[in-house]
Amino acid sequence: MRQHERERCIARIADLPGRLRELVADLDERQLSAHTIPGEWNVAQNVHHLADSHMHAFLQVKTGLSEDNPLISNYDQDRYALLPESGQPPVAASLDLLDALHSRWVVLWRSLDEAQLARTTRVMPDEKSAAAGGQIRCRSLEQILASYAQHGEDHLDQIGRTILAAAGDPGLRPAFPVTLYKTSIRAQGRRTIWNSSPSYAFR
Ligand code: NI
Repeated sequence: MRQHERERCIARIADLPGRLRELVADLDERQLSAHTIPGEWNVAQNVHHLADSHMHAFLQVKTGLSEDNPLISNYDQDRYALLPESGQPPVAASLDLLDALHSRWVVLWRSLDEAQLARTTRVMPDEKSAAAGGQIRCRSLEQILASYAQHGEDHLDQIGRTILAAAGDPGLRPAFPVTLYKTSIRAQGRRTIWNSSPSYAFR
C-alpha cells in the first residue's frame, strides 16, 4: 500500500465516529431498534457492533505489535448482536466509546513504521465459522488497517440503507432531513457509501 493510501485509511478511521454520530444522533428509540430491512441488523445493532468489532481489532493490532505472529480469538458477531446489551438502544455509550477508541487507534496507526505494518497476526475462526470449515487467517497490520477503514464505510452504508428503508413509514421516518447521499469510490472499487450531508433530505 502506498503512503497516501495508508493515510486515506487512517483518515477514514479518524472520521468514522463523527460521521456515525451525525447519522444516528437524532434517531429515537423506535427508529434505532426498527428492522426496516428484513434479515438485517437495526441501527442500534450496527452501532454497538462497530464498537465491539473495533475494540477487538484495536487489541488485535496491539497484540500483533507486541507478540510474534500471535493467534487471536474471534467471536460470533450475530450472537453478540442478539445480546440485549448490544442489540437495542441506547447507543450513546457506544458512540462515546468509538470517539475515545478511534482517537487512540489513530495515534497508534500514525506511529507505525513499515516494518511494524508488515507484522502479522493469525485470527481463529469463531465457533460457527469453524464448524463451516473456516480456517485460521493470517493478516498483516496493514491489511487490518485497510479492512477496518472499509468496515466503517460498510456499516455507514448499512445504517444509511436502514434509515432510508423507513422513508415510506411515517412512524419511523426521521423528522429531520436525513442527509444521505451516495458517493462512488472508484479507487476503492465498486463501493457505494452513504454519507451524511446537510444538503439532501430524502423526504
Ligand atoms: Ni461488521
